[in-house]
Amino acid sequence: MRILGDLASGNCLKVKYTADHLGLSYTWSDIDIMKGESRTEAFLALNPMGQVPVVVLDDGRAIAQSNAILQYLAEGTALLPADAYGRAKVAEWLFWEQYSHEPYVSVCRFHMYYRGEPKETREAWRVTRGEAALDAMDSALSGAAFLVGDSLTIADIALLAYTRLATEGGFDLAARPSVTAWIDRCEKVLRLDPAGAA
Ligand SMILES: N[C@@H](CCC(=O)N[C@@H](CS)C(=O)NCC(=O)O)C(=O)O
Repeated sequence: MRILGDLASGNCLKVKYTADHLGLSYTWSDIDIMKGESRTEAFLALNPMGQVPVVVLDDGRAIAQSNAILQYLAEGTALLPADAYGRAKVAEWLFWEQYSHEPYVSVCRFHMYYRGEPKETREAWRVTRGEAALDAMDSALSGAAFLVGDSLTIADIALLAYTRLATEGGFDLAARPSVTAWIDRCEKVLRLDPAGAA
C-alpha cells in the first residue's frame, strides 16, 4: 500500500496513525500541497479533487477522503465496531468531524501554521465555531474515556488529529480538561510523542 500525504496535515496524520497502530505495511510519499504537488496530472488521476491524503492499494485502486480511508483500513479490527449501531455511532463522529470541527479548527491552523498569519487575523466566525466544536467534545468526553464505547476507535483517531494540534490554530485547550485527558489517553494507546505532531 502507498500513502500519499503531507505530514503536517491532520487529515493525513489520521491515516498514518491508523496504519501504524494496525501495523500495516506501507510506503509514504510526501506531497507538498503548497507547491501544487496535489494538482499534477499524475496526482489528479488518483484523486480528481486534488487533495491529500490518498491511499493506493497494491492492486492500483485508490481511495481518497481521510475518513473513508480510515473506515477501509479499520474494517475487521477493534478500531471499528462490528455491530451496526456501534458503526453508526463511529460514523456520527466521522461526519461531525468533517462538517463541524475540521473546517474551523483545521482551517484556522492552516492560516497560522501553513501561511504564518497572526492569530488576530483569524476569521471570527470560524473561531466561534471552532471553539464550539472543542466545547462539544469536552462535554461528550466528560465521564467517557473514548468517543464510542470503552476503547479507541477511528472516531477518536479522526478527531485526535486536529484537536491535538488545535493550539497551532490559536485555540486554548487548557480549559477543556476532558479533551486534554482524552488526548493523553489516545496518545498513549497510539504511542505518539506528546510533544510532536507525528
Ligand atoms: N475532506 C478531505 C479534506 C482533504 C484536504 O482538505 N486536504 C488538504 C490538506 S489537509 C489538501 O490536500 N489541500 C490541498 C488543496 O486543496 O489543494 C479529507 O478528509 O481527506
